[in-house]
Amino acid sequence: MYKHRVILSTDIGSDVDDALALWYCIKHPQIKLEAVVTVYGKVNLRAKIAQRMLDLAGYDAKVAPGFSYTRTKGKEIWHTGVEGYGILSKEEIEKSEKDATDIAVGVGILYKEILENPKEIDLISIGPLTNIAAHVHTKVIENIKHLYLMGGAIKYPHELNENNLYEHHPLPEPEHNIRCDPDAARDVFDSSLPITLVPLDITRKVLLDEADINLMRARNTELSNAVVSMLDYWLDYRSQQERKKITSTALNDPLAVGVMLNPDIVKMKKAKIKVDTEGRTLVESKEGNVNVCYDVNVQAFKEDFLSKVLR
Ligand SMILES: [Ca+2]
Repeated sequence: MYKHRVILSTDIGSDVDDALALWYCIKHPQIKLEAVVTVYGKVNLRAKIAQRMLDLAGYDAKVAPGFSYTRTKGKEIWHTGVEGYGILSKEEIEKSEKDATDIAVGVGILYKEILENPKEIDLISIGPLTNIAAHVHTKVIENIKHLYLMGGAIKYPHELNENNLYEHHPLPEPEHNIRCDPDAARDVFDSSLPITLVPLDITRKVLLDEADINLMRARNTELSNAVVSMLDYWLDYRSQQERKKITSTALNDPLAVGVMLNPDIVKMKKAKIKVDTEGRTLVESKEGNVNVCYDVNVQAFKEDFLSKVLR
C-alpha cells in the first residue's frame, strides 16, 4: 500500500538522474505517482521521455509540459543535445521539438491536483523551480503537503558538516537547479512552504558506479534497457566534456525521492534560506521553513534505490 501521493517536477532528459528518479518512483510500492510535470527548455521532449518510461512500465499517471522559459530574465537554457536519445526515435525527438513549448499545461495540472487534494500530495522538485514559483501567491502553496527539493549547495565544493552549516564562510558555488532560475527559487524559499532541501553537498556523495550499472544492464526489461541506454548516452556526453572516460554518475535526483521515503537516511537541521542573484543558497538563520540535509547514509540509500528499481 502506498504512503505517498507524489507530483514530480522534472527537467528529465539532460542529466540522466531525473530518469533514475522517475524509475525509482515508478517501482517503489510506497509511492503513488499522480503526475509528472516537466520544466526548463525542451519541455515537450522531456514530457515525451517521461511518458515513454511510464508506458514501458505500464504505469498510469498524468504527464504534461510545464514552463519552458525561466522566471529570471536573460538566462540561456542549457541542453546536452542528447535529450531523448536511447528512449525515443530520431523522428519522435524532432517532432516534439517542433511542438509549441509555452503552453504549460502541466502547471495547470499541478494547480488542479493540489487544490483537489489539499495537504495530500508531496511535491518532488528535481529541476529549476519555475513551475512551483508560479503558484507562490495562490492557495496551492498552503495545500502542498511537503516539498522535497534537490538543489542548492550549502558549502560545496567545500565540506559541509554539522558545525559549519550556519557559518557564512566558505561560500558555496551556485548549483544548477537554482542557478538556472534564481528568481523562481527565491520565491519558493521565501514562501511558507515546508521544504526539505537535499543539496549537492550530499547528493554528490551518492554515486551510481560501474558495478551498479552492470546490475541494471543485466536486469533486461524494456524499461531498464531504456534507462540504461539513456545512461550510456549521458556517460558518453560527460566523457566528451571531461575529455576522459566517465563511468559513474551522481544519484542527485533519486536522493530527493529517497529522503521523502526514508528521512532516517539523512541528518537535517532547520534553516531559513536566502537565494542570491548568482543562485547561491545561503543559510540566513537557524529558524525557518527549510530542513537542510547535511549528512547522508550512502549505503542505506543505495540499497533501497537499487533493490526497488531492480525489482
Ligand atoms: Ca534534474
